[in-house]
Amino acid sequence: MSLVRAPAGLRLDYLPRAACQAAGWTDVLGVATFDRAPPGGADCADLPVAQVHAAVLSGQADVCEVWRCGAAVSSGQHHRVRFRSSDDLLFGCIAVAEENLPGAPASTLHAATTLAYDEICATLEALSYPHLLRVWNYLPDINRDANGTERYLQFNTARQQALRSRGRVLTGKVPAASALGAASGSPLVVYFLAGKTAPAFVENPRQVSAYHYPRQYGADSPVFSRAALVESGASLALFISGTASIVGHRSTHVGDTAAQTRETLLNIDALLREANAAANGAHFDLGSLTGKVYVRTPADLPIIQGELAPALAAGARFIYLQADICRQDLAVEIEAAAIRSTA
Ligand code: 3EB
Repeated sequence: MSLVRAPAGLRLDYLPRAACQAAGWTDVLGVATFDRAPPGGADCADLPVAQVHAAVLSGQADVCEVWRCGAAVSSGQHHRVRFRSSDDLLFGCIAVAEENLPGAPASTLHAATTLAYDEICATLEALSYPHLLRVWNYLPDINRDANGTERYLQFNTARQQALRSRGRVLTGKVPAASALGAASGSPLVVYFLAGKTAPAFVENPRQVSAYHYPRQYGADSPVFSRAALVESGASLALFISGTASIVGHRSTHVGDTAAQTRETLLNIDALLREANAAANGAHFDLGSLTGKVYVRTPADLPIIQGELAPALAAGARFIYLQADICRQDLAVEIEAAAIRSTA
């Protein structure tokens, strides 16, 4: 087998585990898996693998989300954060079980979130990748009420407090993100991409910025941007946050999964337009997206696929996961990345 040099720049692929192992890539920044199996492969002992506990609803259960950079990487661990970095990008992941946290207050999720975000920020500072670009958060039992407060709201409070205490801004220049449910009893799993230089953040003109949501959605707003535009080497990447059927700040089409899917696509389309304007005529479109579709109720899968198939075009590559969505009235959420060569 001859070694073909990977093209410089970021790339994202969804591949079965065996295909990842066989490829023997040396430019992998990090991986996310969904089937709870150990990452495997002796040569990947230092590979950061975010083990998300969410059922894959179509295709192969052992699909891996693989982030590559087309350049040499170095690996390490800072506190509990496992990471790999290139010259300008850092991928990291952390898993925190809620059991046995020292000094856990009334909310064990609050304690786990504080620990995760504190260690992530410490890692970014220690390694000098100060800019959080994209964050994925998976919380077990996200919609469960604990001590009178929904766990997603406890997470929002803890995330905001941890970022504030690390001196980070809470509005405006905040990363793109997703926050989803994970299987009961699984740990809090957070993984992220960070960079040496500041990205451009993109908001959706159809939606109130999440960091300005009114208090009816929780005393402490979620800290995320709708999308982030990142230049790295010879590529321009657009990271679209978890996007759902929200217009203004309200959930729409409650009880109608097909209509929620269509509204979500309108939101993604609006973000693509904003991003193309911000990036001076970049041509991101629905056909160039790669990402994940989160489905609350597995029986809704054909409805959602039926809406997405004609809209997304042949080039788009998505995996479907069962996950609870942060608002109980939402049935579907879509996140995506689009990466263009600038060479
Ligand atoms: C929304 O638009 C849907 O709390 O980090 C999407 C993406 C959502 C990220 C987060 C929440 C988050 O408000 C929920």
